[in-house]
Amino acid sequence: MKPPSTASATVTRQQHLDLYYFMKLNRMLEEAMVNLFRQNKIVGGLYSSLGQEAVSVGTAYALEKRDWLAPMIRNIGALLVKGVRPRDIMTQHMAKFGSPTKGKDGTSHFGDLEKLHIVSPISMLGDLIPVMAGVAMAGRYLGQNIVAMTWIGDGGSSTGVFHEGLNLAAVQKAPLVLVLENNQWAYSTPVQKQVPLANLADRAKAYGIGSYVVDGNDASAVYTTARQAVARCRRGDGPILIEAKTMRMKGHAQHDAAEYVPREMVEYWKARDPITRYEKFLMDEKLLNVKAKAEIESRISKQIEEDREFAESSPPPPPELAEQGVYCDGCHTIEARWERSKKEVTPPKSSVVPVWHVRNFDEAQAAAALDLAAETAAGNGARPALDVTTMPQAQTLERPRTEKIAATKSDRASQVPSARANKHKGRR
Ligand SMILES: Cc1ncc(C[n+]2csc(CCOP(=O)(O)OP(=O)(O)O)c2C)c(N)n1
Ligand SMILES: [Mg+2]
Repeated sequence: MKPPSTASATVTRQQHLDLYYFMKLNRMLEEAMVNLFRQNKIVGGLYSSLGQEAVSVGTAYALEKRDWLAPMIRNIGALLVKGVRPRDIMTQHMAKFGSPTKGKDGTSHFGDLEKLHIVSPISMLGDLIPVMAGVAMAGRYLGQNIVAMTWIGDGGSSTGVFHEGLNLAAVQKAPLVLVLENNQWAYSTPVQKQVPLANLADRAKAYGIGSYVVDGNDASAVYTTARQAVARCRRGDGPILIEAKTMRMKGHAQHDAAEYVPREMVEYWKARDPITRYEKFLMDEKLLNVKAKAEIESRISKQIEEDREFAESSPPPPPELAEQGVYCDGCHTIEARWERSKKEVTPPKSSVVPVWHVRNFDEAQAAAALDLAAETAAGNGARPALDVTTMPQAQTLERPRTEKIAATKSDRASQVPSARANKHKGRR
């Protein structure tokens, strides 16, 4: 195993310690969030960047305050480096009122366009690339000399929009650093089964842009590579693709035990854990000692504990918030149309669990089931005939209460639970 890069001549002691601090913060925060998830306090999916901390931290650390980034699911480390507080990440995942999205999202879809220059993640893999190419171009038109950075997985690099976005950035010479986080897996697909290349960075050649391949588990190598890429972008060389080779040490998300990953592969990468390796390097170089390490750990623990307390005791959003900020942030007045009086359908008069109303959902579902039954009866379908009457219907949850009131058009609206069911946890 190679030791971490000894580019220490160009990395100051403080920078080394910052990189170490943010990687530890990244890991310890995610550990705290796993506990919250297991206590059922996290509303949406939770993705782990265990073993990939050096990629997020090392690349984002190369950016300046004026620069912009857009994280993907495993880039909590980049958010922390850019200045997002652990409490904001916790309240966001717990869908609390005080979270960056005021409780309207329970995963990582938040940004900060005003102060921190963070564009919210987009779940459709690859879509952030043209968006961030646009941010980079806008910065140039405004004379800001900024660099934009975003991340993509090995799987995401096979989407059409990856190629379209990179081509656009290349032809426009947009100052965009694209970090291709090759963690060997896209869900359960190993990288060799989806790309016939040893280095995904070779894709840069097709667009005539610069690229690097870096050991993604070596924080100072990642940082010095990203720093060089950022400098080249800033001086007008156009976009750069960095492939960071690393390993996804957990499943795709919390629900995935990743039994398809060979044990030897996990062991191989475990022995190259970026934090353990960096710690050893810092100690060998006398940049860190046991006492300083314990101090950093206790500072982080204290901060995470305070932020966890804060997040857990924060209130959920009030129901009225649902009608605000959906399409705009105050330029239009959007009012909910209550088909029944609000008092009647909210506590204490009613104990009904809040639900989304999907107009004509039940008719559509029943019609689809009838079609299927007819198709099966005609011998066209291989599936067994369905008994429409016993088909589980989402509206049975609330049906007794709904039937008591006078029939209006909206009563035909079926009701679907608003919270994501457990089986959806962790999927996107
Ligand atoms: C365009 C698109 N296709 C499929 C998905 C579903 N999906 C979400 S994450 C994921 C796997 C991504 O793998 P990779 O890009 O390697 O990132 P990693 O999870 O390894 O960080 C898939 C298939 C999606 N979000 N967007
Ligand atoms: Mg991957």
